[in-house]
Amino acid sequence: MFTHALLRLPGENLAQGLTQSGEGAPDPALALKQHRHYRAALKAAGLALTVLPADPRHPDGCFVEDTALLTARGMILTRPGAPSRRGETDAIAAALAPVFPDLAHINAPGTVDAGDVCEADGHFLIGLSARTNEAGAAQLAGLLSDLGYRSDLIDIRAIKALPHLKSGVSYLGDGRLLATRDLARHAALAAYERIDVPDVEGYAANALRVNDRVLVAAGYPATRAAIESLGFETVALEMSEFRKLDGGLSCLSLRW
Ligand code: CIR
Repeated sequence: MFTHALLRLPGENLAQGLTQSGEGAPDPALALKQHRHYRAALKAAGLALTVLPADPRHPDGCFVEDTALLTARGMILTRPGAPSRRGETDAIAAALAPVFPDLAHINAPGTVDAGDVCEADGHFLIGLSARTNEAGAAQLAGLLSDLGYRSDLIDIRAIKALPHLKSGVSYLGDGRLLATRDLARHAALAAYERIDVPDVEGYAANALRVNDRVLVAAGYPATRAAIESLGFETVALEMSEFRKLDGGLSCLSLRW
């Protein structure tokens, strides 16, 4: 069960955020509205929210998930792969210090975006990506091992449609993974029941289980139906403005 989440509001300069989507500039006012609905969905799922103000120095700052990996046994502060995002971790570390006092770090030359890390009940899938490098992934695997966790690497560097591992895979609990077809066949996923996301609905592979429900991006009916057929209540949220910056549902919060 999650009880809390940490978020950061999208700022006026959101359109200066990094993107490879080619989908145009996000509208900050609409992003704020979509973020409000996202916060309401987390609250309705039972979470108490801590919401940080936007930081004009970090136009990508609302994608808080990349800055820290929260586990039941401790927190690992990342070192984001994009230099423009490195400073985002300070405010997150400060906000989480009272909750996770024993902080581990990824150190240079390692880089990790925690959006490349998918936990499936204590098994961590670590994506090697344009943001998470080999040194960072090795450090992370070592830190997770120290905490008693198992991890596997998945190299997504050749899959241009996936900016981060979790853009293509989400753990729904009870051994079930929602995954794009690119990822579903990877050996590290073999032990799981896979729910395939059709190629035309790739963005919907980033879904977010929060307690008894699953948040899904609006506009992807086949994926939503597949999740509902597992017995979940789903909550569909408009994500257009965050999608323009390659961000998904999980990226907008850290949950514990
Ligand atoms: C970035 O490129 O870093 C941001 N525009 C989006 C980050 C989204 N995070 C994620 O998928 N984990």
